[in-house]
Amino acid sequence: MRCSKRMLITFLVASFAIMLHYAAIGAAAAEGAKPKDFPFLIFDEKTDQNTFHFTQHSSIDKGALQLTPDSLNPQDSKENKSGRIMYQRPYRLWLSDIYNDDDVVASFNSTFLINVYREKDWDAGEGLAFLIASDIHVPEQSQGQWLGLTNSSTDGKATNHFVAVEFDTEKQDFDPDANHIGLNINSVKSNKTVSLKPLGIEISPETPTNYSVWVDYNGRSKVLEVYMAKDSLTNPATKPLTPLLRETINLREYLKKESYFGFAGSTGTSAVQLNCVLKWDLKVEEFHPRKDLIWLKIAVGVGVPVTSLLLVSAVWLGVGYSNKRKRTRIEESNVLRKLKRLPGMPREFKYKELKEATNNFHESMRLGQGGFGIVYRGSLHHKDHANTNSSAEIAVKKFSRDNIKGKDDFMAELTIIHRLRHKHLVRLVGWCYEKGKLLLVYDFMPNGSVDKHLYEASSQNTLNWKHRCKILAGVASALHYLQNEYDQKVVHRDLKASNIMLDSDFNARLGDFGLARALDQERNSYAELELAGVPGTMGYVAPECFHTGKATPESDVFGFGAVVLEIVCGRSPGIKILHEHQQYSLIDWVWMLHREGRIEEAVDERLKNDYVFDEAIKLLLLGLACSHPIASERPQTQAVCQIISGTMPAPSVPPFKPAFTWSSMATAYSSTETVSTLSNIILSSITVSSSITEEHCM
Ligand SMILES: *[C@@H]1O[C@H](CO)[C@@H](O)[C@H](O)[C@H]1NC(C)=O
Ligand SMILES: *[C@@H]1O[C@H](CO)[C@@H](O)[C@H](O)[C@H]1NC(C)=O
Ligand SMILES: *[C@@H]1O[C@H](CO)[C@@H](O)[C@H](O)[C@H]1NC(C)=O
Ligand SMILES: *[C@@H]1O[C@H](CO)[C@@H](O)[C@H](O)[C@H]1NC(C)=O
Ligand SMILES: CC(=O)N[C@H]1CO[C@H](CO)[C@@H](O)[C@@H]1O
Repeated sequence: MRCSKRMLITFLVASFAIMLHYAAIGAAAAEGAKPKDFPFLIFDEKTDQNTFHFTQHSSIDKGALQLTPDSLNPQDSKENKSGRIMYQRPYRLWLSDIYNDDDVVASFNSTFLINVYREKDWDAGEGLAFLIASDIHVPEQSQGQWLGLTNSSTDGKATNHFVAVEFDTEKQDFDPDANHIGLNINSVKSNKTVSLKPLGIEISPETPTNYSVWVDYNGRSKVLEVYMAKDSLTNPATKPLTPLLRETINLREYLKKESYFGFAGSTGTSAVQLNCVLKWDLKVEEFHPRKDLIWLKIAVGVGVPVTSLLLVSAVWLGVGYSNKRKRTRIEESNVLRKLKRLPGMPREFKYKELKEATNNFHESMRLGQGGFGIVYRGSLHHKDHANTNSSAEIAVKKFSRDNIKGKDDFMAELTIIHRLRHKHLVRLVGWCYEKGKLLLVYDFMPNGSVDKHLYEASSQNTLNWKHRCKILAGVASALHYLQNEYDQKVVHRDLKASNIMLDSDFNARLGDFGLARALDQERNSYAELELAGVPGTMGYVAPECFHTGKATPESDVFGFGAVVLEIVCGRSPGIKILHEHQQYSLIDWVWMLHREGRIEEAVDERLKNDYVFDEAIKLLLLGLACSHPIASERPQTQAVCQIISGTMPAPSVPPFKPAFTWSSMATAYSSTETVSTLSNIILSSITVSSSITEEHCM
């Protein structure tokens, strides 16, 4: 029994997905930030802002990715520019960490249309590249010959971890000519080049020309092939029979397991061009950890006590339906027994009660739909202590039974949630398991989620200053609780405005533990979420997460910092801000205003002057301090709470955002690498990660 309890604790956490659903808004906002799927037949300035990571002088304009400045602002110099545009989501390129020559690397096909435009009097330069890299950022000083790939100090370093196919329009000492393609590994000095003139191809001719390019990689034979063909205005090019370049290369030797796909480009001195990608279709082979393994491991690690759960799962999984009725009854009693033994278990409801409360799960009561269930609004009528009739508003999540994954979510959700109690966490009121139907009952949050109030409200009834401060204080205390006051550290992983629900008094309640994990189980799942196609929420994700793939208490503080800036500025951290012809992320923008001594300009204009100046400055500085690129420099939740409550002064923030450094942390985290992650169960926007370590039960 000790063991089974341990296992349940170890069994990690699921989802308050309900929150997302019962705020239609939350869902809508999340939709907006969701990366669009391939292929890109046209790039959209607005909706694709979050789909890609832009750096330096790159943008989307005229339906195309522009790696370097386009002709929009003729007065802007096009000289000496470089940029990268990387697809927001990293891909996992191989599975096992253990190196083995036979190991399979992900195959991919990347097809894109480029137009390297120049005016007649321009001398084309320098080049464009299709890029697979661990780093989404463009190196400093990577203009000119460095193609946005390297610079004079990094060129050729193995730590660059990139492989690129260049389309080079300027000759350097190491180049064959000013019109060639090349295979570049960690360097602009290509490993292999192919001159295009003999093949009748000119990358940047005087008459604007589109070229279709195919970069295909077979992760088994390790063969990389590049094809290229001119498009005519009337007919798209067909793929030639023979590649221009063919090379055997094990990408694993150069790249990182989690890498990004995208493009880089540069212009030089007097040699300039527009580096445009007009369309892009990318298909990458996906590796998913095998889900069935989890049951095996639990059996090995935990043994007999969970047999009943396994049986239940077997039924849910649709195994052994022959004697359905009887079995269901047996399994029911098993699961009920388990659930009722959980300490502090919330109230058990009768199915009939919930059916009545939701008007027989009537369509009009429906709040939203998740990957594995529908959420209904309901009201419970009961007699209270004084024997007077009263009613309580609830939200009921009804799991769809034919969804084989429902059970995992249910168990995981219950085991963690029932142990987390805090006035700023959304409360689980109860549960019901009857007739093979699973239901969870939550407090109803009449005011929906914070993002609704920030972005959907008209300016008259947007959140007032008092509410904003109260919300931030509430979220900070919930975070502090998760990190310090609960007996096991819990990382929320997914702090964002759409996960902060509001009760009738505008008290914040943190919901959606969809990504939460207990700290001692920490490993890798962040990256897996990303890789498995659950979009990260850009702007809220700490930079180190892209390297470690791990969420930590510090990365939650980073997410909190993003929420602080979001709520004070009334702007989404995922959306770029155009200010005096420059694009900024929310953090960079506030930091710039801070440096220039006018940080108060960041405060949401819709508040007019109806806010407390000193409080706003304090919160903005706190937001910046939490956004520190180096995790260990961010304040702890205790300090965060004290700063908000005013018992500690505002943090001092340097005028320039410090650079993100990575090396020291990589080693700090490597010690956890032995913990095994077994399974990731992906359900549209909701994810349950489960991880078991055998040691916990020995
Ligand atoms: C890439 O294309 C080839 C042939 O066109 C196809 O066999 C292969 O499955 C594709 N690979 C991916 C990852 O889509
Ligand atoms: C090269 O790029 C790196 C990373 O951006 C930067 O730290 C370094 O200072 C750059 N070197 C030069 C010479 O600009
Ligand atoms: C290049 O492709 C774009 C997008 O498909 C199209 O609008 C444009 O007309 C093409 N230009 C040429 C010269 O083929
Ligand atoms: C581009 O760089 C070159 C060499 O560093 C310099 O001479 C030139 O003035 C620069 N051009 C611009 C517009 O900055
Ligand atoms: C011919 C050539 O340049 N080979 C290089 C290819 O890339 C690897 C890795 O950077 C180098 O070690 C080779 O020398």
